Amino acid sequence: MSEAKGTDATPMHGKDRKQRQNDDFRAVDPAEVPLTTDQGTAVDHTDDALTAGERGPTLMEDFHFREKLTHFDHERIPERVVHARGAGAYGYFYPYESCASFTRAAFLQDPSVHTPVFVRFSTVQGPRGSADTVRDVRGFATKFYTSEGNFDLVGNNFPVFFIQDGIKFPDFVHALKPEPHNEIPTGASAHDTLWDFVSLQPETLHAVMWLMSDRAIPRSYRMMPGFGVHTFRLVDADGRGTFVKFHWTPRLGTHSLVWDEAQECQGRDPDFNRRDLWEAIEAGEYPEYELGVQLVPETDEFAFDFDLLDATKLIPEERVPVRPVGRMVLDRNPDNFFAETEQVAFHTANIVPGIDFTDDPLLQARLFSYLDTQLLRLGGSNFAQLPVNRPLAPVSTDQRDGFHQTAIHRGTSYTKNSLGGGCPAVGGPEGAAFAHHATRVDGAKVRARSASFRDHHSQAALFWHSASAWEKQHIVDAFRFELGKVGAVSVRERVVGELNGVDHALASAVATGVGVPAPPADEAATHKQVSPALSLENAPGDGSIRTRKVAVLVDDGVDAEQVVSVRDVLAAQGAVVEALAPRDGTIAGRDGEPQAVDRSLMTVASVLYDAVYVPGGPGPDAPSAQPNGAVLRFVRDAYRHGKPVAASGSGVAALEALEAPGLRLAEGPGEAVADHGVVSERTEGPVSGDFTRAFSEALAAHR
Ligand code: HDE
Repeated sequence: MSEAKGTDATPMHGKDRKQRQNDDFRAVDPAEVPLTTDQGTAVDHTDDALTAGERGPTLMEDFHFREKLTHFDHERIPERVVHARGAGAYGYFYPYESCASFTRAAFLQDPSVHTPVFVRFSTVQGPRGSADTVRDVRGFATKFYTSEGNFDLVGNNFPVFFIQDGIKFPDFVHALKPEPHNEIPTGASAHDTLWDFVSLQPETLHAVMWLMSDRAIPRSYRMMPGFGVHTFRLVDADGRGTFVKFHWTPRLGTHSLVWDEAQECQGRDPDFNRRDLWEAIEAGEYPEYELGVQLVPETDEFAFDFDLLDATKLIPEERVPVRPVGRMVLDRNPDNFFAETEQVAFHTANIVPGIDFTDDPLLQARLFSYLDTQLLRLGGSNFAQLPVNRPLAPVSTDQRDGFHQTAIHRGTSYTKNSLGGGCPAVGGPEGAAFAHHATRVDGAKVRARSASFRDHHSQAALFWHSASAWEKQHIVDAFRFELGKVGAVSVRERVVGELNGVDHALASAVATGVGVPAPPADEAATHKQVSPALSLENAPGDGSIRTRKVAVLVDDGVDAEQVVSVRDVLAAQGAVVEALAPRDGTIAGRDGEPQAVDRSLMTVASVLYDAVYVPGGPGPDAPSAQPNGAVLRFVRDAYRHGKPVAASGSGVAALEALEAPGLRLAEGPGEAVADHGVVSERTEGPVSGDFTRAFSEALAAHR
């Protein structure tokens, strides 16, 4: 971010305060210290165990062998019970201006103060080794290492959740996870138990609509929003509270895959999203997100037709606009996946003065669950001492001992004490300590859901009616896919029945696809409100083509001038252009000059690119002039998935082979034709400016 000021974060592997702190914990450079045991004794040999005779038994005495094997045997820790698969990065955050009018949080006061962050993105259902591009919610968890302690904003890429009360979380996750008898399916929600749960628990419907939309298959973690989901509370220096919903908006816009592509990606590159994040950061293309807040005065707590404490509801942006307050830039990949991304421990209760909770029963459950889960996952109560979890703010507690204690505490560990000089004192420097917002509560102890939580259909309908025609079609297709995999017909029928309460047309379209009778229209389902902000069509981002991946399909005899003319223009706009050929190394251009190949076609596939370009090649009579099967498949897949496809010179033959009815292609020389993202020109030598402009515009439009 060029407009970012401040001194504490430098680009590309800079040493902000968090990295300087991490430096104290980095292992020695193995180039400087030869192999040792855990005790620091140099090892002479690590390829053969110590045996009695060359073919004899292994000796107990071989301390190096035993230590090596024992450590290996203990390498694994339990994976996260949900959100097991993830990818993380460091970065920094700064506010645009002081937010003192609604919060006293120190990291939201001064634009020149950069607060280091660690972010972990994740899928929810699948295990650590599952594929990235599954249909699922994505986690978006941010740890701010603020001067007042760590603040964790543990969000998702949907603004709403599936259940209202945390006591239902184990039920929901048991239904969502692979079925207990055969552990099928991995990383997927298309199975009986999940839909059985959905059909009986209609509060899931709104989040399920998001799950069936393209929001659940993001193109990239860099092109995905984040939401705090719950209503939180901000508190200013005078103790005045304001309700808040947190939003992260990606600078590159919100973009998704299409389902067929997402499924193929699972095989072609199961690390698709993880790799994309890693490579962008390595290339200096730092992902950026704007933090926004929807602020609601406490006096308006009951001004909505839903309950602010109900996590299955969002506040429409047209009703309460999202106010931009700051920017986050991710500019450093971790050094070690396990140490950092796996051991990072988020907790919704990691909060700082100026931010507070509400009585949302889902949030309240999380305030318990995250600490509890880390105790098991990270093997004890000292996980906050792990480098990635360590606050930058000084830590001074009376907590002592336990597994993996790395601090050497001195003095007493109880309050009050006189022998330790009364230290540590309570309260911190004047006014700095966290003080819980004093909210008035009264009521009887009950197990009951508030009546204000009972409407489960109107916002599911809001989402549906706000979708564009193609988004609606994708939602219907997704329901048909998912329910089509459900064996129990009664479950299919119940889900369709619930959808009927959202919209009759939706329910009928799904019913037809999954072979169950369409229910009669539900007279009560009259929701017709629309929130344009909910459509993907209205989240274009900055409109640039930065980091979009363009495949250029080349072979011997290629018109290299054409390739250069396209590559130069797109690369200058930040796109990543790769030449793919039937073999790696070089190919011979039309003039006989060797042309570098970036990747062999065998190692990639159309689904790994955002667009494809087929340049011209040899004269039309040469044997290599006809596009081969691999090229045709590549182009056809890109076209089928709605991606921009361009061809020039004899390369246009690959577009003709699409045999797409009504598709307009350039007919004579000298004319660039763009039709539904398909760009063609029958030139020889460098392509025209019109051609590259049309291709770039199609790329910027995403699909
Ligand atoms: Fe989580 N969730 N969650 N969750 N969640 C976990 O904590 C839980 C919920 C979210 O990258 C676990 O450290 C309960 C909502 C993210 O490390 C666990 C409830 C939202 C991550 C847990 C919820 C989330 C988790 C598993 C209902 C979006 C990954 C491992 C009351 C606002 C964080 C862990 C990371 C992880 C419990 C609901 C987001 C078990 C009980 C709502 C992004 O503690």
